[in-house]
Amino acid sequence: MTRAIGEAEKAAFAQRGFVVLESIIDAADLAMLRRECAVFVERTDAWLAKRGTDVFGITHRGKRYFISNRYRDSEDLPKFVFGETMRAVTTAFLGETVYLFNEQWVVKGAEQGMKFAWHQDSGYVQFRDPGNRHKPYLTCWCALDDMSAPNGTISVMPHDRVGSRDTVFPHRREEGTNDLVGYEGDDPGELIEMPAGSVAVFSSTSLHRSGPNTTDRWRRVYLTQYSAERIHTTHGDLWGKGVPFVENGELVYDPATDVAESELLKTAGRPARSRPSSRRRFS
Ligand SMILES: O=C(O)CCC(=O)C(=O)O
Repeated sequence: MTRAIGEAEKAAFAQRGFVVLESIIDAADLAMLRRECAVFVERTDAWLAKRGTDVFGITHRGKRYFISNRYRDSEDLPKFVFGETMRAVTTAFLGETVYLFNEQWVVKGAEQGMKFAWHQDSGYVQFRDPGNRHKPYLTCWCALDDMSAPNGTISVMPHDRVGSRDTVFPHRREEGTNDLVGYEGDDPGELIEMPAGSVAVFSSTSLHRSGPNTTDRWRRVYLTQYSAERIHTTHGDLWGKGVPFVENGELVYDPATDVAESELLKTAGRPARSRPSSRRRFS
């Protein structure tokens, strides 16, 4: 059973914009996430090889992977993304209504795992859609390995040190890495060291960065992001997933209706039984 999030943890988040929930992911989920991670990294390598490139956006083969929005391709991932642990975590910090906004793997290769520059997650939204206004959303940075400075853990900047709570800073694109950079000062922030199975929870306005992985092992993270309301672009289109997860404190996630737009288009107009048989079950 998932442990409850305590008042001290909620207060720390409210004041600083982040908190660490140590060892909150159980052993079965941790093993599942590690298994799935290997599958998606392998698929990404194959996809990059097919395209004849080592770099795609901020993904650099063997060094750093950002693999987004694949949970629907997995039998097991939705059970975690919309499961009890994430319900406890997200409702503690967002309130009684929660949507999935985004999910992704962030994996750094052994010895050559690249750093990732200081940024706010909302800075990426505003860089791509200038003028976008949204309530800060929540990132759950789930550690699949013990996290330390040598393997490139994150550092997070407390809100009160830079005034980031309600402010999204301008970001610039960094040559070579394609990272967006939202802070160029010399405050090192707070280094997050924690065991595998822990979750660092932070606001989308919290500045954070990660260091290079200098160890001989991969550094693996599964990162899920949730919002208290659907987020839209300045043109009114849905931004991110917007999948209902919790409403008035009740679990409302329905795998039967959680179908990608592209899948809907493929199946539109066909008899129901011709829908792909690979549609994932959620129990
Ligand atoms: O895991 C990391 O190295 C950092 C990931 C991150 O900051 C992000 O995806 O926004």
